[in-house]
Amino acid sequence: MAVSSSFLVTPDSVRASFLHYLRFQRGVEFERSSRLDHLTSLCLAVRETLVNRRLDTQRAWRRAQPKIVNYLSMEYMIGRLLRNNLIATELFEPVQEALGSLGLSLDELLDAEDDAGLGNGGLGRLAACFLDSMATLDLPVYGYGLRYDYGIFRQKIRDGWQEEVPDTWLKNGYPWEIHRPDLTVQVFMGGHVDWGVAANGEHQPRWLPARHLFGVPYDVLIPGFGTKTVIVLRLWRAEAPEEFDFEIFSRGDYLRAVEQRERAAAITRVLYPPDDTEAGRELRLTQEYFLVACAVRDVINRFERHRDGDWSSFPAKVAFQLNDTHPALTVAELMRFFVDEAGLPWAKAWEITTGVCNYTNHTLLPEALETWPAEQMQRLLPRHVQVIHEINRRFLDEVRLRVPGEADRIGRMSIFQDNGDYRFRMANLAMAGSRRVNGVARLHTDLLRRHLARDFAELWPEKFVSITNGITPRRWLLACNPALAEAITRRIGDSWPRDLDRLEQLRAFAEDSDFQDEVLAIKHANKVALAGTIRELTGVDVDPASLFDVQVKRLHEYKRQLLNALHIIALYNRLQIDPNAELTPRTFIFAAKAAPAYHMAKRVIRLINAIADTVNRDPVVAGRLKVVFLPDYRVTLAEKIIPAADLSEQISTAGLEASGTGNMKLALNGALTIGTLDGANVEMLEAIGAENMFIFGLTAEEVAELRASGRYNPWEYYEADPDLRGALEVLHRGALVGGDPGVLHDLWASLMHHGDRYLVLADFRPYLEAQRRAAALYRHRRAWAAAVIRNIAGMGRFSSDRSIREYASLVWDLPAVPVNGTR
Ligand code: B0W
Repeated sequence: MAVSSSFLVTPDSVRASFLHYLRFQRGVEFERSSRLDHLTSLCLAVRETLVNRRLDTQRAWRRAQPKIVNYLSMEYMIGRLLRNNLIATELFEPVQEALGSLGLSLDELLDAEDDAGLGNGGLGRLAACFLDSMATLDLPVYGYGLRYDYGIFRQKIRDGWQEEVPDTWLKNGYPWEIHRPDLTVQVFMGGHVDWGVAANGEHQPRWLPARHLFGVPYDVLIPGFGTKTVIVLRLWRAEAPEEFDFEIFSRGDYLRAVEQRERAAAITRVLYPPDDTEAGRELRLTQEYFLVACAVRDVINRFERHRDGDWSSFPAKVAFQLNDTHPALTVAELMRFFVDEAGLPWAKAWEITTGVCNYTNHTLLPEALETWPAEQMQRLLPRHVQVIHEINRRFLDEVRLRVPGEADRIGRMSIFQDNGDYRFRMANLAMAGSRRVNGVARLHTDLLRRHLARDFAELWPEKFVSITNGITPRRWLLACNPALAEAITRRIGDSWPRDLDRLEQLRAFAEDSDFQDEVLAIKHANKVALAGTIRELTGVDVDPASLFDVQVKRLHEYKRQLLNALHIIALYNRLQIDPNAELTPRTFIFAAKAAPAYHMAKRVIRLINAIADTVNRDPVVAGRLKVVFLPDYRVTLAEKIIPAADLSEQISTAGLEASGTGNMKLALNGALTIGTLDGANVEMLEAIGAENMFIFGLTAEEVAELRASGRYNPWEYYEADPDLRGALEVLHRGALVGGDPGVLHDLWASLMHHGDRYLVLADFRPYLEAQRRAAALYRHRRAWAAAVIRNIAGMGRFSSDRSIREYASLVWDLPAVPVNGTR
């Protein structure tokens, strides 16, 4: 029975609902309530519409019985949700009015929400953009992830160094989640495998796990934009089973009972940074399996509710998308389930598994490719180890049949790496077990086909597809840059947030001086706002008329924040020598977290802060150079920086950045890109035009050749280029850090003594030339504005809606399910 089918949300009804939660959820009187009371009550009031729409969505899915895609990711960087949810539910104005009538400010509440930072960087933010697009396109999808008690660490800067502080995002409760203990699943780990005897007399393996625990789901509702579809992001939390505690407890061993609970809960305690110690890796593998086991069990439970036991229809009704190899154990878990629990023959189980799994590769960096030591796998998942051995044996037999006598190829394609230290290669497991494998930009997919996946792509070319990443224009333009969004809507109508290709129509306004003036004025206003944030966060005053040169992203050597830093030192040196040199005034803006164990990355942060201290205090460069490092880069800070950027730094060593997505966000908000021909920059260049970007440096091919030749010698560049030498000398002498060369010595050594792995020196001069072009164009306000407009006009292709449509057709074969609802 459907509850009230017509339901109008008005300022009065919002107000009533808000006051209801304030009283009965928070237990306070309005007169004595706090901002947290207000925020929580407001989120719960808005959540009502999400719940209503979710129930309508479920009804539509029950009727259509569609195939359902299950997106598995260890990371979701969803940031704040209130503003997005208000826009998607069209409640912005009623809520504003309701709060106004109570004397409350919506802006203040919007700003009080904590980020849900359940991710590290681009991979996690991509998953969040994809959820937004999947809901917007009415696709029947579940997102699966982990509910970490602590998300990505909060970054503080102390004496120029990064300091990590735990992220207590759940401390005040999380109003967006719905606890679903009714959907709890069991997860087993450890122990050993016994050989029993089946009914037919055959030997049958029986896993006797040593540990059993619970996965308890918490659902976050994700609304589509301009549609009634609401999808679920289901986040799992690990818990110890009650009866265990109780048994130990009743024996009087209270401490051990508590320990058990703690040990289970530890599994979802904290999000891992991308690199870490061996000790940490143990828990990481447990996390990965925990996600896989919970998600697979949940999917199977759902399937069984509708069609018990008819496993041959599974591929018609189910697909999995593995976000990198982190959930690659899905392949083994499905096989274990089908063979051991459902009793299917191996070949049938394999046919189904390889019909439902798909894998997205996000990186080719060797240090980011997951391999797990055999003994660690054996300890945690003894039965899965057997299953993977059997997968590998049969898989390699098939390869041998197709290409006989190629021992090397067999060695490369094996799921096991055996060079003294025996390891499981998760990428090979994922590639062997998937129907489709995709890279995240065209160049990246080409390199994937030619290197990591070469043997696989030669034998199964149809398996490999390229799907270039995208970003959601709802969060990354409509919500974060409302003035620009409005100016665009006035020119081309309001359909672009759901149909970003429409931006192409802006090209006709590139030379329109009214539009140019408006775009420049909006950018200026955004820069004034960011200048306020910068003052708050760092105490530094910056000039909104200066060129805002922005590099915001994770700190990694391949992303080359160091190249940017050397350019700043070179400019600074030039002004020391010639204080009257012509220079376009610039503000360099950095924000980046370094993995806590990443020694070199942390030193780059130290360097940038040292440069900032020196430059910002020097009267010689005042009014021309400023440098700021904004602490705690996260979605919410990105939403403030990106609309205010003039120049977008996308300067990775070519071939190493799989796609990048910050590049897209910045261009969509009217920043011009200075970048290498790497990742999605290549496709942005095609869409935007070379005249409207500043492309420089070695190509991926040239990088590969130079590295392979063994002839790259950073000293040659050092000798040949006085600007470069001058910049490097500053590092060498420790001039910026109180004359202590020790602090920055490792940076110098990485370039000059350890081969400059990321070719910073090789690209230095071309980078400076590109920077000169950027600075020159910035002085021609009209020409700059025209280029800005052409950048925005070219960004239609980079909507995550386009990416998701490609997944739906090339990978999932997934039709939309429209939802009719009145709410
Ligand atoms: C993220 C986390 C981990 C880990 O925790 O071990 C390992 C690797 C990654 C990762 N992130 N690998 N690639 C990425 C980034 O993914 C985005 C989205 O596709 C790309 O835009 C970036 O180019 C890529 O570096």
